[in-house]
Amino acid sequence: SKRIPLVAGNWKMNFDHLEATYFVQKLVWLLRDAHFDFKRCEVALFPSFTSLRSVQVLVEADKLHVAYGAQSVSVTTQGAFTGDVSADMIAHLGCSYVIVGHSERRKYHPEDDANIVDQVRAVLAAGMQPILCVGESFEERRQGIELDFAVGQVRDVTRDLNEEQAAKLIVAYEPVWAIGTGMVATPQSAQDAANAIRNDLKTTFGTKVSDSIRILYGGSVTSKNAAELISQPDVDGFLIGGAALDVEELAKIARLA
Ligand code: G2H
Repeated sequence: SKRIPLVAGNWKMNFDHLEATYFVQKLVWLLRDAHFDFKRCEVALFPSFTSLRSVQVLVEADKLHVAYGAQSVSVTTQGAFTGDVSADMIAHLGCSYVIVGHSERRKYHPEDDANIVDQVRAVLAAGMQPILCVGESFEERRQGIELDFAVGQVRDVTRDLNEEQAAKLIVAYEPVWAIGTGMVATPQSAQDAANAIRNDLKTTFGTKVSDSIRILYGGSVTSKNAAELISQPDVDGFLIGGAALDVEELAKIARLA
């Protein structure tokens, strides 16, 4: 791949701040032990909001080459929005990324396409990079419209972005039927989706932008299937859920990427 791979661990609603910092330390020990090249592959973790400050303190104090970010963000900048967290608050914790539009957010919260576009804008305005999650459900795959569906979801967001904003985007192709099910997409279908998304980005923004955008695969990634997935030319890394809760497993995947 022409792009630096990104191995992103989405912890979802797991680990308190003590468990989170212990995990980060252990991950770095394991990777250093294995002479992992932190410049060749980027590792990023997505703890709960409650752990971000602890992770920041640890990463800054020990100068760890680990990036981190939040799992969602408010679309508003401040005010009477009980329970919400703004993009600036997240950025001020040293976050590089925010996951936007994960299928679990789309399912359990009122996050529709318009809201997701606004989240992307909020993340960009705060100087961070959104990891935009897209992907078809089993029904769209059964109908054979999975590529159009995923491309359409990306387009819904990029429609209103300029070239400079689009260049900051990271896309995670996560077929909903593969999330947490153990049913991983075949390397070929991950490649097909990543390629269709990249081609569409090329049409809108040109080759320079489309060649620089990282497209991740997510959905039941493990150390057993990671090598074959990352060998696909348009797959630039992973968004990992279940396997990112096991530090040895995550270190293994990072070494394969
Ligand atoms: C997809 C993925 C991480 P898992 O949600 O975002 O989770 O690897 O458990 O399928």
